[in-house]
Amino acid sequence: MPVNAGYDYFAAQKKYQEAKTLDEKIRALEELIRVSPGHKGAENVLAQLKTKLSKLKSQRVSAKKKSGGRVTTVPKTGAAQVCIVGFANSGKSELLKALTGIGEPSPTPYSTKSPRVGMMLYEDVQIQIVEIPSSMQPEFLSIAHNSELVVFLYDAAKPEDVERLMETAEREDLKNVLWVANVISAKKAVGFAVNASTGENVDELKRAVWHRLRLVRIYTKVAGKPAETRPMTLPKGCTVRDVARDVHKDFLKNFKFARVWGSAKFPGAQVGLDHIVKDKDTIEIHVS
Ligand SMILES: Nc1nc2c(ncn2[C@@H]2O[C@H](COP(=O)(O)OP(=O)(O)O)[C@@H](O)[C@H]2O)c(=O)[nH]1
Ligand SMILES: [Mg+2]
Repeated sequence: MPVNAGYDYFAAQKKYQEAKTLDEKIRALEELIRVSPGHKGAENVLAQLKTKLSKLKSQRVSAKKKSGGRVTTVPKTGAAQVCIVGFANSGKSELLKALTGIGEPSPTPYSTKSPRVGMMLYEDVQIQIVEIPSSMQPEFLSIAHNSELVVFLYDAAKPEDVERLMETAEREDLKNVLWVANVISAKKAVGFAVNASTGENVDELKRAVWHRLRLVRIYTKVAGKPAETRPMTLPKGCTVRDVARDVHKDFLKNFKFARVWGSAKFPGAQVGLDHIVKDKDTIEIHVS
């Protein structure tokens, strides 16, 4: 920890620790380097950070090379992006359809030629779901690298697929993954299973996705008015400071106190910037 590191440094450090994708990590590390104290005592730490940054950048270059320079990206919308990865006919399109209403399942293998995108509603949160083609070419796997969660889907009747899929997971070094068996012809499955065409366990999968994203919903409100009906989402463990900063940077600069319904000692209790917010909190920020 650099001597005399300021608040910005710790905030950037937290962002870096929470970054999941390569691009997010690079962005967070650049920010961390930018806000690092420039004095002598901090030189070593700064050098370490710079080495780490160049390593991550070369990882990104080699990922791009593997895909022949082509990288397909799906612009993120909603609270998070979740990528469905699996072999041909494992039921990815069927699952996309069950989760979002969009998707064209087909008995013909490799019929999904480009990424397919839908929006899943979990309670009042919109989560983007992307199906990538079964070919799993690097240019499509780049989507999995950039998403917050990967659902590895396999046909429960083909245990050999699980092994092959695990090899992919290991090779690609994907961190946040959820293994899901699709009960197509199998009678039963080991582990968490859905039936994408009948919808069995699909609601449980939605809940599992939400939990694995490790987010909290916050409803902001203005004094004397009802709270917003649409929540903002932030990483679990974040504080009133993060909420204030997300609403508007002036809210943080001119912050006086906040009233919190939910995680506070009593409904509407006053809290400071360091208060850790919880899922479904309502927050009223007071500024000077
Ligand atoms: N009975 C049954 N059929 C399924 C299920 N999931 C997919 N299928 C069928 O299996 C075929 C391949 O599904 P699809 O979603 O296109 O697989 P993808 O290649 O992984 O996208 C289609 O004919 C689907 O209707 C399931 O859970 N149960
Ligand atoms: Mg498909």
